[in-house]
Amino acid sequence: MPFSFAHISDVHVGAFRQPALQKLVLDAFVTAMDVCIERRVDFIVIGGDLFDSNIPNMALANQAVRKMKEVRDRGIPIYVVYGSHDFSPTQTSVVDMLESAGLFRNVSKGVLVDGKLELEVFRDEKTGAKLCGISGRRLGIEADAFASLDRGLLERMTGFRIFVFHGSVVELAPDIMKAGSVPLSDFPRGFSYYAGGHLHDRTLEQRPDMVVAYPGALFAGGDYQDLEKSAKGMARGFFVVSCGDKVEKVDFVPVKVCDWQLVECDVSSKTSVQARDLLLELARETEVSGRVVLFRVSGEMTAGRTSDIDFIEIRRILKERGAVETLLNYNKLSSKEYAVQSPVSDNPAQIEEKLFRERIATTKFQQKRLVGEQGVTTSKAVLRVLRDARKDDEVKDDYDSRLLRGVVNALDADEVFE
Ligand SMILES: [Mn+2]
Repeated sequence: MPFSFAHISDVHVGAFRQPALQKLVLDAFVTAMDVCIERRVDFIVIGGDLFDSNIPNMALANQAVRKMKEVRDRGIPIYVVYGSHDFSPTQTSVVDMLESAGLFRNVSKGVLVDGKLELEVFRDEKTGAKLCGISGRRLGIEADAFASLDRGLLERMTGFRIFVFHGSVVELAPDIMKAGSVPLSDFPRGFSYYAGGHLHDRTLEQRPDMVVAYPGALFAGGDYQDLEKSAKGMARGFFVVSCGDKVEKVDFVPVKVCDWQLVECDVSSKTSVQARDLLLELARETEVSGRVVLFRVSGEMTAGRTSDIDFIEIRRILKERGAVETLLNYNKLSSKEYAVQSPVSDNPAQIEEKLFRERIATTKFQQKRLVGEQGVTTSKAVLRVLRDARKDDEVKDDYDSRLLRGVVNALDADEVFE
């Protein structure tokens, strides 16, 4: 009997600090769920990173849960695996809680038998499709799990089979994600469909013997790069897979929840005053109403300070003119007049100190602790805290708050935030 299922991944509910972006993440998910209902898919597979952390913002998670409940009540089962974001090695994840509540099924389960990982196989009642999988981990795929996988058992199975996984595979990953990737040869053979998550760019590999698919981020995974790709026209969405005995067709279903405006301005060869005027003019004249605006300024100015450019004012103007949200990026903006000389020492500590001294000289601060030699001391103290790597068993939230506490201490918060 022909059937169809939806394959979604990297939803990242709870991502972003900005409420407008948080809402767009949710809008994308709700839209995708509505399309699944409309198209009457038989079930939904989510390839991990449904949530942006193992304990996400509960108000946002609650809205996502309400929508999934509606989908379930209409008789559409949901199958998930953990992603690298919503898994925690030490804590219970919201994914576990929702599984306990019967909202969905985590299909990445298995037991070690004599050092071999035997995956549990789940059968979708209505279609008879079989699902099993391997979840993500903090650093991507569980390479160990693949290495110890009892593949023979899985390869002897018959019927329509879906292998759900979260992580990058060597053959399909972009270069920067190759580390920690698993080669396709480590996957169990003979599955009808390999439902991936983790790569945020949509990727579909249809080989005669293997269909490997990543729908990509449904909206964005909380970083500027995802947003920028969307702003440049990369369509976001998910797959609806039509099946008989095997995969007949993989349809991409776009999900568009906002319009974009990308402003890129190179201010090389301008003074900071000229650059400031140009950027204010851009802010006043670019079409931004109802759009998410990515505003990127780069280049080396001929004179003046980077702090001469009033980014707060630029943001204010864009908001007043109706931008849904503005993301400013000026990491690549510098000024020749205050350019950092190339380091002369080969001692990292000395180079750091020199760079701090030079940077501090070009920036305006009100707090005494951040100015001059005191500023150098404070900066070094903050850097020392930030250099501390996350411990193996430390969850992200604990790590974040430990760093935050350390930084606040180093800055002597009482004085700084007066
Ligand atoms: Mn992700």
